[in-house]
Formats: sequence, C-alpha cells, structure tokens
Amino acid sequence: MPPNTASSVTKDVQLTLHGDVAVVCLSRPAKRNALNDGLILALRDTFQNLPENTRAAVIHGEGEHFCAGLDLSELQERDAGEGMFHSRMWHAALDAVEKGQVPVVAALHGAVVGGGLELASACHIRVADESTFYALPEGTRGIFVGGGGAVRVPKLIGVARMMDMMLTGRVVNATEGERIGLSQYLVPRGTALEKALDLATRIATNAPLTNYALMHALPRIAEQPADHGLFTEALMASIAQSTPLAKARVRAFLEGKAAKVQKS
Ligand code: 1HE
Repeated sequence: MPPNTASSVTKDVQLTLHGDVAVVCLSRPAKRNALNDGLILALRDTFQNLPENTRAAVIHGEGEHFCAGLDLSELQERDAGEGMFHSRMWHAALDAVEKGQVPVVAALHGAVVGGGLELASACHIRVADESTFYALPEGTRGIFVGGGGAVRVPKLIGVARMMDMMLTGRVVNATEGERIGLSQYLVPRGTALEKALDLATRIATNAPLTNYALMHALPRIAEQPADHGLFTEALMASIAQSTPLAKARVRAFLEGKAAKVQKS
C-alpha cells in the first residue's frame, strides 16, 4: 500500500503515514536493529509526538530481524546510579509506546530478543510471522532485563516461562510463541507487516475513546481488586457511552445501517 506521506524522524527510526495509521520502522538493519541510546530516544520522541490525527500505529523492523535488543557495544562500565537512569530512559520510551494516545501493533519477524522482546511486549497487539523467534539472552550475558521486561513479559506468558527463558537461554519459536501468548497472531513468513497494517486500519475505525479506554483502563482494572475493578469499569463504561459518537453508532445499528457481527 503506498504511504500518504513519509517523514524520517532519525535515520534509524522512520515514520510513514498510511491514512490515519502511523507506521514506525526500526531502520538499523546492519546492526539487526539493536537499540542504542539514540534509537531509544527517537522511539520515545516518535511515540510522544505522533501526528495529531493518528488513530493507530504499527511498529516493525527493517531487514532480517525485528530487533536484536540492547546495543551491546554501548554497554559500558556504568555505576549503579547511571545504570538506573539508563533503565529509566528505556522505561520512559516504552511507556510512550504502551501508554500513548493510540493502540500499537507490532509486526514481528526474525529475532525478537532481549530489549526487542521488551519493546514488542509494550505494544498492544503482536503479529508474528513464521520466521520469528524469541529469547531473553540477558541471563547468559550476565545482565538483567532493564526495559520493562520484568513487568510486561510475565503478563503475557507468566513468571515461570520468563524464568525458564532467562535461566536456560531457551529460544521460543513462532508457533510456540503464539501458543504461550507472546503473539496473538501467527502469519506466513513475510506477511506480518501487511497483517499488522490491516489490524491497525481496522482499529483506527473504532471510537478513539473506546481505544483509549482499552489501552488505559483495561490493564489498570486487571491490577485492581475485583470490587475496585468493577467500579472503574462502570465509570469507564458511563464515560464511553455518553459520547456523541457512541450514541450515533448505536443508533446506526438499531436503524439497520451498521455492520452486524459476522463469523470470520
Ligand atoms: C549487535 C547486536 C546487539 C547484532 N548489540 N550489535 N541482545 C543479544 O544478546 C542478541 C545479540 N545478537 C544476536 O544474537 C544476533 O546478532 C541475532 C540473532 C540477533 C542476529 O544474527 P545474525 O547472524 O543475523 O547477525 P550477526 O552477524 O550476529 O550481527 C550482524 C551485526 O549486528 C554484527 O555487527 P558487525 O559489525 O560484525 O556486522 C553484530 O555485532 C551486530 N549486532 N546484535 C550490538 N544486540 C534494556 S536492557 C535490554 C537488555 C538486552 O537487550 S540484552 C540482549 C542483547
């Protein structure tokens, strides 16, 4: 699909608009899209400053792999304080992905390892093609996850599976990844971006407030005690249904002017 407009954020992060879907590309293929500090900051800036009318986003990687994780060539001797601020910089960037204005769909292929998996797990939907493989080599490199992986990955696959991946260096293939919840979609080799763009285009037609509620309320409700969660849900439901857009869409269905739910 030809993009409507294209703009380069930095040489390593490209932003292309497909209508109201922003497509963000990690463009450092010679280094397998390894995330150096400049790239992490560019990702943060990109997701904090998506064009105003963006309704959904896709993130993918150029070349043979989605992302090889932290750029190990930048791993210097840091003291404890510097190490903490480095990790916090990653947190800010990946929070900008997860807690921004619009849902983000990750299109995965090849290596999704270390910080690459941390980035993928900050997205709202993951589409993996058959070439995808996942690993957390931090354990074997003598380091620890620092980009939010300790929080986000167990939410996808549970503490036990993450523990196994880090203790043993286990590499999870695309089929197993879908089975255990690392991706929600598994597609033929070479088609993850197309599928992710289809999904994002569909997501972009939802009421923006519903998408926002899903991104921001649903994960919080999941962490609340049930009674608090039910109360938050009631508040969110009442706000969403009060919008003119919700009223118009419900009316359109009742008048037979909106699509029915259909078997896929
Ligand atoms: C890199 C990196 C990198 C590749 N940092 N330079 N991540 C890892 O431990 C994964 C390390 N990378 C790999 O295991 C492999 O590179 C891949 C499986 C991802 C891809 O293999 P391949 O055969 O396609 O590529 P390659 O030949 O290994 O790499 C091509 C070049 O990219 C080469 O540089 P060149 O100058 O010799 O061409 C590699 O050195 C370079 N490269 N990956 C730096 N990661 C917030 S905390 C997060 C903690 C982590 O993410 S730890 C996990 C780090």
